[in-house]
Amino acid sequence: MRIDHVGIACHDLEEKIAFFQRTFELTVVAREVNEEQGVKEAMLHIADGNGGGSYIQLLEPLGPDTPVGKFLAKRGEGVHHVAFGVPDVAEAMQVIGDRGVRLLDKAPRHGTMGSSIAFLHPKDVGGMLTELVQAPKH
Ligand code: V0V
Ligand code: CO
Repeated sequence: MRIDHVGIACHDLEEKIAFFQRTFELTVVAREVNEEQGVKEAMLHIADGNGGGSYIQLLEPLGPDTPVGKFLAKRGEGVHHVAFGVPDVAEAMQVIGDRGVRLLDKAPRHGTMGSSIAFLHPKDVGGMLTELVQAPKH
């Protein structure tokens, strides 16, 4: 397994992109609006590796009644989730679900850059909202 991305909740996506660019010299490789997840997001490249790259994902909510909108209201800006890269997200959901971790999705959903994603309940993973992500097949 590897870390695909760390998701960071923010109020102003453009302002945070500019901060990460000038401070860490990171490059934006994708921007997307994901209506289903209630976010406008950007992926900033960190490194390439076996099985896929690693990224910082900056997340601005599309509204207050979304996962990231509620998180910002409750906790303010900061780390929202950690995403593990897996070769097969449906298989990982089955295996991890069978180990007693609650799945927040019944089936994989559409994620950034053509990926397939699913979330695990933070209370079952030591307080960390966890995403499983499968890169698109080329
Ligand atoms: C909530 N909790 C968290 C948390 N959000 N703990 C750690 N990290 C987070 N991000 C805690 C919260 O403090 C509560 O604990 C408890 O979990 C239940 O939270 P809640 O406030 O009652 O419930 P909600 O309605 O805020 O829902 C929380 C969950 C929701 C995690 C169930 O946000 C969700 O379904 N998230 C999955 C989808 C998502 O996050 N999408 C946006 C990223 P206490 O206070 O009771 O102790 S989209 C993305 O990453 C994409 C598209 C991609 O990568 O491609
Ligand atoms: Co994510």
